[in-house]
Amino acid sequence: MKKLLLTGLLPVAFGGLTSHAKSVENVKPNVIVIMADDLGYGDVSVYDRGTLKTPNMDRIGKEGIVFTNGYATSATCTPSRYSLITGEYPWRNDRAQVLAGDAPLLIDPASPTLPKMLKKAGYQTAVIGKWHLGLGNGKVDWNKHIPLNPNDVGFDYSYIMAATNDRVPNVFVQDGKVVGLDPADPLYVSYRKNFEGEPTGKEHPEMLKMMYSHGHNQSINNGVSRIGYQKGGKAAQWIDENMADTFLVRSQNYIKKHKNKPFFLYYALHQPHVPRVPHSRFAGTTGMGPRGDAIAEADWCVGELLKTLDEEGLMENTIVIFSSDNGPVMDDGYKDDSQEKLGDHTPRGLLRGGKYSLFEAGTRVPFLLMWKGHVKGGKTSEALVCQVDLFASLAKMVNQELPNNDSQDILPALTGKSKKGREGLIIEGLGHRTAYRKGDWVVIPAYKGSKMVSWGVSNETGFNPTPEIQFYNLKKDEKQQDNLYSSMPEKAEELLKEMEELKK
Ligand code: NG6
Ligand code: CA
Repeated sequence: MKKLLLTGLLPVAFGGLTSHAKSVENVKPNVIVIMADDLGYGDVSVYDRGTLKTPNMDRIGKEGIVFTNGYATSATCTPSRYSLITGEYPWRNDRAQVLAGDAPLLIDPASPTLPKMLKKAGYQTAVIGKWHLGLGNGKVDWNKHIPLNPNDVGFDYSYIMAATNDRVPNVFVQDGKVVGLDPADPLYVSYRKNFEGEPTGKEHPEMLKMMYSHGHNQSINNGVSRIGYQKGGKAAQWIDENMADTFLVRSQNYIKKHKNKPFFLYYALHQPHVPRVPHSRFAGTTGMGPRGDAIAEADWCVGELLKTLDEEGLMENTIVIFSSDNGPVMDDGYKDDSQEKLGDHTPRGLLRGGKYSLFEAGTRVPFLLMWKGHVKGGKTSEALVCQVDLFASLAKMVNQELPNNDSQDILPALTGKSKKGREGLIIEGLGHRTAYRKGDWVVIPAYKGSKMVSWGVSNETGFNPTPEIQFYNLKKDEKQQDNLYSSMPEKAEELLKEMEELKK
């Protein structure tokens, strides 16, 4: 008991490492979750699929484990991040769908969360980067302290953009307060109508440095029109080119300042989500247009963060997890040549689908984990692992009560001690449509509804509802080309039933 108490209070030291891997239970290493935004399974070169090079992301996989069956719970951002933080499937909460920038806080402050659990275990907690889980109570006054922010669901420190880089408000919010606001120029936000006299992309395309393709033609900031309207707060509005540095420097400072006690840092990158406006140091460097350049910038950020851990001597006492909130998309609202300049790069890897889709590339994402001295590097794991499981798995690691939700303790798989992860996983496409993966099988129910071409998402990448059930064997048919439903309907129906049971 005494020993237990002590580990709760003191940072665990890992001196004198031997080749013998150490126990991964009842220890308190720092935990850093780096979450990219819309980065595909094939965008990270350690997966050996595309042609873009991501040496720094690769380092995490090479010195740690490359998971080839790592998933987000959903093919869009808000629901997928909801699962990461709460350990709950997103379709259990009706509101857990792509949120507007002025949407209220999605997570109930009374509910258990991953950062709260880690706090109980003695951790300091922070989120830096993209939030997109709502703020306030639905009537936010952006000029005052915003109650109901990340600090109310378990983060001691938060430095965030409210929603996405293509949505208003285009400001950063630190611990519930808009950063750099000039009181003489108050900020107003609306998703219903424009403020008088404020230019929009639709009416003033000549003001734009990047043209929209669908939607995204409302308020203009930094030569880019967005979703939603904003007025004022000019001094606080971000410059997209600097966003990467802003989040990186704050993350590095956080690490340096909090290294003497265990910390949990959720570093939520904004790349390569639209609008893709990387810093001039990266613009034009990949030949793949803004999407490729934004990934190069994100990769550099990852490298700089790892360098900080090296320099501060924290590598052996820090778990680094790298993943993406959902699969890739090319044109997601701006004419940025992402498709045209792709060359033979394959953001989706060899998988079918993409962002929004119930096919594999929607939710199967890059998933890398390193923990020097504790997790044997250079491994590839086929275990079925999901971001929703970090809650229970880390709870197990830090000796906290396991949550009573959808999160499963798969710590042995995550740390390479076991080849077995989850048995099954319910994945979600747009609009809370679900499919069920179990072992090598995946079943997609028959769905009615409209195609997604109107979103600019092509037939091939988007998910088109089909009147028939789809049933694939991912081991034999990774690309999901051969629908086996008609040849083995009983097996497919059995899994469908199982999914419905699990959803109850
Ligand atoms: C969609 C936007 C898309 C993107 C997405 C959220 C349109 C037509 N499309 O509504 O551009 O912002 O929401 O992306 O407006 S996510 O990664 O945060 O889920
Ligand atoms: Ca996303």
